[in-house]
Amino acid sequence: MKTHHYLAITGGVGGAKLALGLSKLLGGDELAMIVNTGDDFRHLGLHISPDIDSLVYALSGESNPDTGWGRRDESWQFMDALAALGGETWFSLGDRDLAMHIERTRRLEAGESITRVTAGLASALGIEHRILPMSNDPVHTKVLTASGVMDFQHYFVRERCEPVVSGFKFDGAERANISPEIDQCLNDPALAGIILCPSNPFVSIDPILAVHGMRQRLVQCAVPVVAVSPLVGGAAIKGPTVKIMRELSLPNTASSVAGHYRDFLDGFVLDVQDTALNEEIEALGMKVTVTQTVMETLDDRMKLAQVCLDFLGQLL
Ligand code: FO1
Repeated sequence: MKTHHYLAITGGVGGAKLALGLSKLLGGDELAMIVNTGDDFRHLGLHISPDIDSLVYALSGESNPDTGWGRRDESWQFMDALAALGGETWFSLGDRDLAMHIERTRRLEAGESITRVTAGLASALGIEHRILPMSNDPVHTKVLTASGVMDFQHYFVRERCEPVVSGFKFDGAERANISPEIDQCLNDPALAGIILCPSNPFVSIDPILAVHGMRQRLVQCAVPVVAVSPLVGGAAIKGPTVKIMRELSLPNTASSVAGHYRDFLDGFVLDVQDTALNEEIEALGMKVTVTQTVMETLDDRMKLAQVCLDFLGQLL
């Protein structure tokens, strides 16, 4: 019989750090992770799921420590050969990483759901926790820019997040269903809390919340929901969060992020550098706990994970 069961909601690199910390504290049947698939795209004939792979590699100890995406100890023979043929090389696929995309594409084209495929690939890498794509239906994050609508990876990688954004849309989200596996987790009587990991709110968390019915499930959730701030002192650890907030005329503060989720949040985990924001975030109708949220080491990841679990316990 499960004691408690927790759900983490995460995008790629930043959120995966906390997910790894949680995975070290909780057993395979005590933690499931809902992961963003809005970044998924078809490239070179392959179905690529960047945030699923950042999470899978992080949990299996395979992730490239420098980039946060792709695999460690990588080689680039394929990319070199592709370049020599005049192929598209703006999106780097390492030789070992390539196996993941080829095997995922093969299994999807054989008719398996992305949830089943992810479970198979994750267990092949020794992961015992459940990694649950946000939906088995396709959702594509699109970036609204002055020069038109862009595919997410074109914005994020090819254009290096340089275009000025005016908004995002998540094509297919209103038709996408919460997967049966996620539905089962949300209905699990052993569920004791939900943790929004410190991923980019606009391009990593919002696509998940946009899946038909998902945000409503969190609003109605009987157990506490907490979020870890993706900003520290008004800056993101990595990625375009602050640039996006500026372009959307949103204050680049933790309070602004807390406000973005306020309709379903019970608690907010704030970094020690932002202690001064404590009251204004509590005024949004949620509890606040202050701790170090910057994760450099595995110990940092586990300490932050423990703070989140303790916080959920206080809010139950
Ligand atoms: N990000 C980059 O900035 N450049 C790349 O060439 C790149 C390749 C890549 C390959 C596989 C993969 O799973 C992720 C990859 N990413 C790359 C990261 C990816 O674009 C981002 O992790 C997410 O889409 C946003 O979190």
